[in-house]
Amino acid sequence: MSFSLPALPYAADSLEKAIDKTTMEIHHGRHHKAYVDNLIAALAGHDHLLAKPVDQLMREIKEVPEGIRQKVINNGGGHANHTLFWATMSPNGGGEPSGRLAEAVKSTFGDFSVLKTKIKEAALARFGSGWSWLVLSGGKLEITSTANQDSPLMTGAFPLFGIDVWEHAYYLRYQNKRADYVDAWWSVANWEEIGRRFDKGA
Ligand code: MN3
Repeated sequence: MSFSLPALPYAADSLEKAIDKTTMEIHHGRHHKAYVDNLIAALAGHDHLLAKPVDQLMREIKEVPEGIRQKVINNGGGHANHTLFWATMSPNGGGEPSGRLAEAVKSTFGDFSVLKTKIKEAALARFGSGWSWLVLSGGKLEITSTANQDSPLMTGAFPLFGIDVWEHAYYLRYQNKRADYVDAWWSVANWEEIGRRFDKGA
C-alpha cells in the first residue's frame, strides 16, 4: 500500500454546528491532500516505508532516515492527525463519553467538564499552529498538545482525539477566536468512535 486521502465519512456541510462547509472542503481536499502528496514524495524510493500504515510510520519515526525525517514528521503527522480528526467528529456527535471511557474520565479528571477545560487550556496555550490532544500514555488518560503536525504516536502515546488549532481549521468562521472554535467543537465530538479507540488502546 501507499498513502491516500481518506474520504470524509460525512458530507462537508454536515458539521455546520461547529465547522462551516468551505472550511471542511479546503481543510480536507487541499490541506490534508497536500500532506498525503508530500508524504509520498518524501518517501520516494523508500518502498519499505511507503508500505507501512501511517500510524506505524509515525510510531517508528526513528527508523526514517534523518535526511527526510522532518518531512515525514510534518506530512506523515499531518496525514495521521487529520485522518483521526475526521473520524472523531460526527454530525450526530456531541454529548458526553459513555462506557469504560466515561469511567476513566471520571477517575482521572473527576468530571467531564474538567477534561473540557483542560483541553481548551492546552489549545489556547499552544502558540502558533498545533493540536490539543486526549491521549493514552502508559495506560492512563492524559491531556497534551503538540506543535505543527507532530504526532503523539512519535512519543509512544496513543491519541484518542485531537482538536486541530491551526488557523486553517477555524479562521473563516471564527477569525482569531480560537476559544470559540474549541467551545463549538464539542458539539460534533464523536464519543462512540473515541470510546472505541479507548477500548482498543487501554
Ligand atoms: Mn489541519
